[in-house]
Parts: sequence; C-alpha cells; structure tokens
Amino acid sequence: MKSPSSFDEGDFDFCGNNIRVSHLGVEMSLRSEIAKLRKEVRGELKKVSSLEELDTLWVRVLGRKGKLTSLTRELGRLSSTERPTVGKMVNELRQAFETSFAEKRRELERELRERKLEKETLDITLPGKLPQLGGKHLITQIIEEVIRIFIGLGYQVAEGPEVELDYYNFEALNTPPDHPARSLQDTFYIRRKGERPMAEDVLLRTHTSPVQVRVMEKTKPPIYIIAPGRAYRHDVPDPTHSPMFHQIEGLAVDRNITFGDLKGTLEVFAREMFGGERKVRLRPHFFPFTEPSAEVDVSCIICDGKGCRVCKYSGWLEILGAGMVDPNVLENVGYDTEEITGFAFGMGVERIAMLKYGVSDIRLFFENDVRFLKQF
Ligand code: 2U9
Repeated sequence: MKSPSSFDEGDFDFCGNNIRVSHLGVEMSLRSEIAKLRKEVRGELKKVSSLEELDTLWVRVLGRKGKLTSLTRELGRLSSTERPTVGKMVNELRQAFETSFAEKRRELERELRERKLEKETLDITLPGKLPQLGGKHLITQIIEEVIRIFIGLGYQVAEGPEVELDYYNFEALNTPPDHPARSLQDTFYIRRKGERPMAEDVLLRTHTSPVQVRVMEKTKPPIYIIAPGRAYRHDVPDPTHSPMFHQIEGLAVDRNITFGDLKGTLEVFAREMFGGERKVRLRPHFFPFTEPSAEVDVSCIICDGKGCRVCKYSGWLEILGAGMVDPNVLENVGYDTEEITGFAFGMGVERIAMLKYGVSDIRLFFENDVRFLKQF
C-alpha cells in the first residue's frame, strides 16, 4: 500500500480509511506550495545582508536539493493537462527568483564596494611627508666650483689611480729617494705582509701630481688640465690634518709659458673663487717638482686685507702652492725643454672650504654629522 503523502492519483488506505487522492488535489497543493515559497523567499531575501548568506539561500532554494527543484520534480505527478499551467508557474517562479537573486547580488556587491571605498578614502588635502633630501658635500661643491672656473679657462679634467707607483708619485716628480716625503712616517705604502718597501713600491698617492705625469707620458703639449681627487698622508688627525684629504692640481704645458701666465691665471681664479677685488701675492718657496716655486696668498676674504682673527692679522690667506714645472720633470716624460715650458699649481680643497666658510676643524668634513653637513 502506498502512503497518502505521495501525490499519486488513486485510492489509498490510510489508518483504515479509504482516501482518494486526485490530480486536482496535487495541483492545488503545488499551487499553494508555489505561492508559499514565493512569499517565503521574498521575505528571506529581504533579510539577507551578505553575499555568503545570499549563496546559502540560493542553494536552499535553487540548488540541486533546493525547494524549487523539489517542486519541479513534483510536476511529474500532475496530469498532462495540468502540468503545462503549473509547470509555467514554476518556471516563472524560477525566473523571478533568478532575477531577484541577481538584483540582490548587485545590491550587496555595490554596498561592499562603497564600504571598501569609504575605508580607503584618501584625504588628498592633507600635507604630504617630505622625503629627506640629500645635498652635495661641501668638498664636492668646492671641487665642482674650481672645475667650473678652469673649464672656463679652457682646461680639461684628468683623473688617475689613488693607489700609485712610487715612480709616478715621487721619482718622475723630481723627488729624490732621500727626500723626507718618502719616509715611512709620511706615506702609506702598500706591500705584502713581511715584505720591505722596494724601489717599485706601491703606495697611496700623496698628491694628484701623478695624474699629470701619466697624461704627459701619453700626450704631446699643449696640455691644460686640472686633476681633482683624494690624496693620502701619514698624518695623525688634528684640526688641520687628515690622513685623507682632497687636492686640485693644475698643469699648463705649452710653448712660451711664462711665470706671468701663472700669476695671471691664479689672479683670475682667486677673483672667481673668492670675489671681485681679491689681490694675489706670491712668496718664494721650494717644491721639488717646480722651479721657481711660490706659495700663493689672497687678500683676506673675511676682512679684505685689514687684518682679522682668520688671517691672523696679516691681511693675507695662503690658498695654494705653484711654480714653473722643473725641467727635470718635463725631461722625465720626454719633452724638449728648450721648446716646452709649463706651470703647475696645487691646492688643498678642505683648506679652501675652511677659509671660505670659517670651519675650524678639518675632521668635521669626514665625521658625516648631517647637522654640520647640511649647513652648506
Ligand atoms: C706636475 C708637475 C708639478 C703641483 C704643485 C703645489 C705646488 C702645492 C700643495 C698645496 C696644498 C699640496 O695639498 S697641499 O698640501 N701643493 O703647493 N703643487 S706645484 O705641481 C706639479 C704637479 C704636476 C707634473
């Protein structure tokens, strides 16, 4: 015996009673199920507040085991005359559900997007955070300024190795082996452990002059070059000494170069570097690589020659050394000293910076304290 809960048409015994189930009964029941489901889903959809909840409801209604799918299955129990009408109703309900689910999905997605945008809103009127900008080190600035001046006078910039041969650093520059500059106390030598210094010793250059020797070896005059770069001396650091410092040297080699050309060049440089009416004074001096040689002073850039603490009340500041290139140096590179003469000069960059900006201790340049460096 079949159970009366089935929608099959026919007579059934139910608890001793004969129950007649007709197609009409099934149809009525389905119609009311459809109406009930429509109402129920409409109410549930209203309550849905997230995409997850919507998916769950979708499975419960339209999924494989969902309520609407079960209703669709029941259609099979209807007679062929009733099935199209009720079938149409079920299909319409499915379409209505699909539309309302899609609408709800769009609505929830829009809400989600709006909430996300609200959270991610940028206030572009807020002031930005400025990145810490670096600047050029004062020593670089001075080097660039000197280069600019000499480029304007037709010079070219030359560079060379900081680790040099004794030959280029001393010998080619007319500095004899017994010269004090070649002592272990004055120069940093590079040698293998346990080895003693030898004739062809390798060292840290004590000036940038080897650069000019190398250029002369390879080039015929005329030569107008400046050589900026680091130099090293075996000095204990103190307010005016640093084992590493910067130099700029200049060299002009040509026919008919005179001491007057040297003085004129230095006057132009001093005026460009230290301002309008600077006077230049040359005092006799000795360097192994120049003859005659001079120390060069400019009228004090602080007191304009009247006398102050910076110029030690002399009115003058020593800024560089210079001279006519010693003929021995020119011969060492194979030049004809009957035809070719030249002048050279050299300056310590830190010294120039200290005079120009009143810095009292050379070590400040290398301690890298930004509070000091950012002043320039
Ligand atoms: C060649 C020939 C000669 C370069 C020169 C000086 C004078 C000089 C000092 C300035 C301060 C070194 O840094 S310092 O201590 N230099 O006084 N330098 S003439 O003479 C040369 C260079 C190259 C081939």
